[in-house]
Amino acid sequence: MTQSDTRYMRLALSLGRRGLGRSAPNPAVGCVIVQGARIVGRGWTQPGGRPHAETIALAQAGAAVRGATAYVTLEPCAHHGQTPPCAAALIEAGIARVVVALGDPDPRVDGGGLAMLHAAGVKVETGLCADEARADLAGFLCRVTLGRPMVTLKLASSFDGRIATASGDSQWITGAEARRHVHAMRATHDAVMIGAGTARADDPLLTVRGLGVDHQPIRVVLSRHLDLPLDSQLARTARDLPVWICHGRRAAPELVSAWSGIGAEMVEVDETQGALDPGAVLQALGARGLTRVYCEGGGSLAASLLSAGLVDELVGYTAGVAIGAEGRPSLAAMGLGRLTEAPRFDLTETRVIGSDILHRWRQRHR
Ligand code: AOF
Ligand code: ZN
Repeated sequence: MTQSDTRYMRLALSLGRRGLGRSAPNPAVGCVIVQGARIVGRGWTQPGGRPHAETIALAQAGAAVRGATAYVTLEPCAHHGQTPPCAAALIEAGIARVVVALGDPDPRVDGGGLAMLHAAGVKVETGLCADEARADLAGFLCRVTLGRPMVTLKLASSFDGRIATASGDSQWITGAEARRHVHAMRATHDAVMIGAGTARADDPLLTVRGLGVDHQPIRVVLSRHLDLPLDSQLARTARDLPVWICHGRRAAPELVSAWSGIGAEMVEVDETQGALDPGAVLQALGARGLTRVYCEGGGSLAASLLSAGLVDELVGYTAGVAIGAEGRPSLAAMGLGRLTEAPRFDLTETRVIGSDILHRWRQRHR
């Protein structure tokens, strides 16, 4: 593989990322078709998951595809779904070589796409930029292999890790640029998730605003007893933008009907130790097709996800403000004794955003 192979695959990866947050339950795949030294087709998985990336790129390339190379971030599919398999489409179009970043673990594909190409005499190479593809497709991979969406946990805090003063004043700790970045992050996820305490305290809307983005993530709220105000912003907008409420089995039936009556989708989940079981919540969200969930707190939900090992990525925004011990901590108690029991993450990015620092971390698998 050459430097230009890497360059084309990086382009395919960046095209694929355009589909993040809007392709679920399908992966956000990217595809580039190159004839000689000319890019003749570009594609990415379309909103709702179809058409697939290859279909778009092949259509764009037209007759120029004979003998060309296709760069795809995920193994082309081998199954007859609502569309014929992409592997067959690539073969039929006369593609001579296919470079793939990562195999597709979906049991309907799982090596079948590569085998089809191979059997048809197409030159197949895999593994180029596999780590980048694994990071971009983490949500899809997580759902296929573990049955749950990946979880990105966001925390915006003071220098000393506080999210509000003792009186609850929290607007704003980070600056406008960091808050804008949060909206961009929401847009790359299928859903934004919060706990009931945050829903009550902040009365958030949880939409993507100010970026010219038309797509909105699903808004997920966890509330064991459904003790949420029916005149909140979430409730008032539930007819126009999806709101899913995860609640316990003993929530009052009249509250379940009140919320479903205003347009919310009700998701009943099991409880553990006096709270909704975070693993059961995520399995229920995975079963409904979610692959990427962006959790914006509060401290109890964040701590329970972390304790259960269910946070895949941390995104922190740290502001140069000091609040002190009486301020509200970003995480509820986690009951840790030894440091060796604490969930660990590896740093993947740091960046200055406005006057704040962004830091991203990926779960360390032990
Ligand atoms: C590709 N290119 O752009 C995507 C693929 O329900 P279907 O028929 O659309 O198939 C969904 C499966 O196809 C999905 O689980 C994954 O294995 C693959 N996604 N494959 O060749 C694409 N998005
Ligand atoms: Zn396909």
